[in-house]
Order: sequence, then structure tokens, then C-alpha cells
Amino acid sequence: MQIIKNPNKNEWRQVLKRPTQTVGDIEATVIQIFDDVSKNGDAAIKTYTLKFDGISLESNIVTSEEIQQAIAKVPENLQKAIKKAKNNIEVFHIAQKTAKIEVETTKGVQCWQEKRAIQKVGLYIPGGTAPLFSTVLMLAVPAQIAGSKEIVLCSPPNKQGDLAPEILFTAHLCGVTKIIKVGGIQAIAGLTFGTETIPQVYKIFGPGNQFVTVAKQLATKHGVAIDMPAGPSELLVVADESANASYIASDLLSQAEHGTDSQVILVSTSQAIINDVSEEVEKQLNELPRKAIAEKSIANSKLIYVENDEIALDLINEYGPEHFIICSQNEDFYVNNIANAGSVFIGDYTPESAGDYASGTNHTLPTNGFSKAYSGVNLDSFSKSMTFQKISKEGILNIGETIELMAEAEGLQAHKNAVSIRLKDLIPAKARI
Ligand code: HSO
Ligand code: ZN
Repeated sequence: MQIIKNPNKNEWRQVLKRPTQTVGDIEATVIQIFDDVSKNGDAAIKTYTLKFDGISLESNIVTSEEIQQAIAKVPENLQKAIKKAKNNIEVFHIAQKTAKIEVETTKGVQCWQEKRAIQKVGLYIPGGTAPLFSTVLMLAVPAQIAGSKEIVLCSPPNKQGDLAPEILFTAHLCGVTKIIKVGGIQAIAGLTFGTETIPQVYKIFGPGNQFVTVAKQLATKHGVAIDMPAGPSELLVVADESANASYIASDLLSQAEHGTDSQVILVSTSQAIINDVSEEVEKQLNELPRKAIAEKSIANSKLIYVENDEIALDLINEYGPEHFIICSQNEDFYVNNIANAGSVFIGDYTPESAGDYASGTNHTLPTNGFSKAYSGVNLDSFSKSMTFQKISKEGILNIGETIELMAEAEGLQAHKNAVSIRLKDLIPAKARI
């Protein structure tokens, strides 16, 4: 890992640069597949599943028999663990429900705001080197609590034409209404336009590779919302001399093993901790089954020494990490002043893995500096705020003239008329000047 001492403020951008993502010619491929799926539906989906996943499927809809077979394959202790995690995620997301907000802004003018579920949502779960069934929990649990009616899950089939049994078990447990074996750009195109088998949805959630990310962005141009622009996983730890170097190394490696483009950073006010963490990372890395992946992301990662907590905080806010771990005696300073982070983990006994799986918070979080403006997935991600109003005779008498004057000043006579016509019925002609 690269050690950087006291970088100057004008060097921060360079030091904190994320590994570059090459979007290159992806966009042309995505546009072409979207076009094909919009015109040819399932036939196009079949072609791309054969081309990219190497399998020709009779049907890509997961049947209830397949679900039952999958349930039988998931060991009982893992089923229990998934249920326990689900429970914690449920408790935390149910607590996010908000009450209807109702006010009388002027006598007789009643306004209120209520949340209504997004009726049709698509959840994308990547396949690849490690099928992350925990992401099914993070997306399907809030979707169900919010009250989404159609919860469609898409995930790419393996060479045998199957999905991981853990994905099917979790999807079934969380009330997913339809599971489809389709991945990549074609899955996002299917959810965007709808095909004979894939329902069209209003919002698409979930992580994915560069192809899926570009496809989700294109979906927005066709009127479908997305959770957030996704990018490789990242973690920043801030630590002082009181921290435990082996715990920190284990946390850094936990994110580094996600992908070769993951980025992990340690910011510390202690040179000794930096040296110890660097040694520990090397030691622990050698024992990891996914060493080849973690090694590459660790090579991109940094240990940064800074002189004090104020400089550390500024630098962290400039970076805006997806995950932020605080192992410092000044934890309150960081907790109270952190402005940009997806999710914050506090103290020696709060590994980031806890939030990835089971503590209750959501692990679908903004990366790539998007934590400066985006929230992670939460209950509100699956609903919209709608406003309502009811105006009585007294109410329109109270605000009618205000509306008339403003409409007139904007040159919108018809707007004014919609009020005047009512006022005329309510106020005798002689009372109107
Ligand atoms: N840390 C990932 C989520 C995850 N980790 C799933 C393990 N499984 C999000 O950045
Ligand atoms: Zn993780």
C-alpha cells in the first residue's frame, strides 16, 4: 500500500483519485441492445443471454419448483442467519416510516403530504464471482415495507442456467413477486421497456458492472428512475494511536476483496498505526481465498498520514467515502462533523461487514463521491411524496385575490379566471369592486 505523508491541500484531488473507470465504447453497445430489446422483446433477450451468459434457456422465469429445490439446498444455519439479518433490516426500515404531514396554511386551505409506494420496481442482483444474496435483502425488504406491488428481480444465470440457491431462497423470503434469469444490459433493457416475460418497471435498483451501470443511466432517458449511479466499493478508515491495527487491516481487506477496482484508504494521525496496518494487511492478505482480487485493489489503495483531526476531517469530506469507519478517541468530533459519507461505522467493534449483512442499515450506498449529494437506499427510495389539498369556500375567499393578482401579473388570464368564476358565485356582485 502506498504511504503518503502530509499531502498538501492542492494535492488532495490527485491523492484521493478513484481508479479510473473506462466507459469507452460501452455506450454504443448499450444503445444497440436497448433498441433490439425494445423492438424484439424476449427473442432479443434470448439472443443476448446466449451471447453473454453462454446459455440458451427454454424459459427464463423461475418456477415455484425451482424455488422449492433451492430452499432445500440452503443449509439450515444459513437460512437462520438470513432470517435474523432480515429481521434487523426490517426493524430499521420500518422505523423509517413517516407520518402524514397536514397543515392549514390559511383558514380553509388544507394541505397535506403523504408517501405512496412506487408500484413497480426492478431489483438487479449481479452474478459473477460471488453472488451477493445479501443485496436481495437490502432491496426487497424496503420494497415490501414501502408497499411496492410488483417486485421483479433479475439476475444472470450461470452456465447451467441456474441462479444461486441463496438468491432464490432470499427472494422468496422477502416477497419478490417475479424472478427472472436475465442479466447485464439486456436485463436493464427488459425492465425499461417490458417484454413478453419481463414486466416494465418504474424504478430500477441494484449494483452491477460497468455495462449495467451505463444501461441504468440509459434507462433514465426512457423515463425509468434508478436508485443511484453505482461504482466500485470503497472504504475509508480514520484511526489514531488508540486503534487496533489488525482490526483495521481486516476492514480494509473486507472491501478490497470485492473487486480489483475497489478502493480502501486509511487516514491516520499516527505514523505507528500506519506502519502497523501496512504490515498487517500484507500478513492477512496472504491467507485470503480472494487474494488475487484483493491484492490488485490494495495496490491502488493508500495510507495517508495527517497532522491532526481537523485536516483529516477536511480530507475525508473532500473524498466522500461510501463507507466510513471511525476508530479514534475523538470519535464524537468525526461523528458530529462528517458531512459526506454513505454510511458511518463507529468504534473498534463495528466492522463494515456488520452493515453489509446484518446490523439493519442498508448496504446499497453512494460511491465515487456521490455521497456528497446522494443518500443510500432507504425506505424513501421506494416511495414518492405526494401532496394533497382541499380548499373550502372560506379558503378560496381567503386566498382567491392573491391568486388572481399573481396570475394577472404572469399574463395568464385563464389561471385567473379559474378563481374569479368561483369568487363570483361566492361574493355578491356589489361587494366586488
Ligand atoms: N460492501 C458492499 C455490499 C456487500 N458486501 C454485499 C458483502 N456483500 C457494498 O459496497
Ligand atoms: Zn462488502
